[in-house]
Amino acid sequence: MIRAAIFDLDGVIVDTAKYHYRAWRRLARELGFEFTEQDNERLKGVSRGRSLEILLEVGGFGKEGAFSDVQRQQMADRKNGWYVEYVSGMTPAEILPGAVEFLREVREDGVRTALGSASKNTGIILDRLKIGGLFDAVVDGTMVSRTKPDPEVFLTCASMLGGGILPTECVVFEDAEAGVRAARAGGMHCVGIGSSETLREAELVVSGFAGVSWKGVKNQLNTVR
Ligand code: B16
Ligand code: MG
Repeated sequence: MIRAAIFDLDGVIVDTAKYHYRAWRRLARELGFEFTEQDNERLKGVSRGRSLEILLEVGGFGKEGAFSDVQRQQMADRKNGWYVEYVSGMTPAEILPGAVEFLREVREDGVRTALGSASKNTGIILDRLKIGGLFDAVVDGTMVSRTKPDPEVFLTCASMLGGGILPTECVVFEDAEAGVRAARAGGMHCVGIGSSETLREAELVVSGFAGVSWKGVKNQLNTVR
């Protein structure tokens, strides 16, 4: 039986990837190189620090010692400043189609809901979208020490929901490969949001929540189990 549904934020509830991309590209341009949308795919679900490492590798600054730790921290802070500026202008209209309806259906079915995101900006985004009340627990990048594909964020969600919910009683909704792997590593069910080509380890993949019902998802999870 599924007792908890855990949702990733970026790419599942809202498309913040475009704002992350805009801010990382701005940093790359300052450093004198182009960071493409395709390069940006590698940053989805990945922590801020690791994202910077990947960006610097793409720009040919991958070698140890290319920048000091202090310089790297300053770059990450600059990127985050721009990102926060962009997301501060967001409105509930940017919630991905069908997400709110889906969350409501899950809750009406007596299933607990949690948000499990790698982002340290989760609080600002939830405030802007005005959907904090749809989650019984929120775990973000400020509360865990190990990032996806480690399952820590999702296991913390399950324990914060209380009631002794087991990982096998949770389903995670994720758009990133690292997130799908985290869910599976934690022994949870996982529904991929995106394409089945990239999210191979998910039990079920849907392109988004539009037209998707919780009842339908639940039935399909029962058949693949
Ligand atoms: P921040 P999620 C992740 O959020 C994003 O997918 C990823 O691109 C980003 O680098 C990461 O959060 C950290 O975000 O810089 O705001 O702390 O998909 O786990 O909700
Ligand atoms: Mg995501």
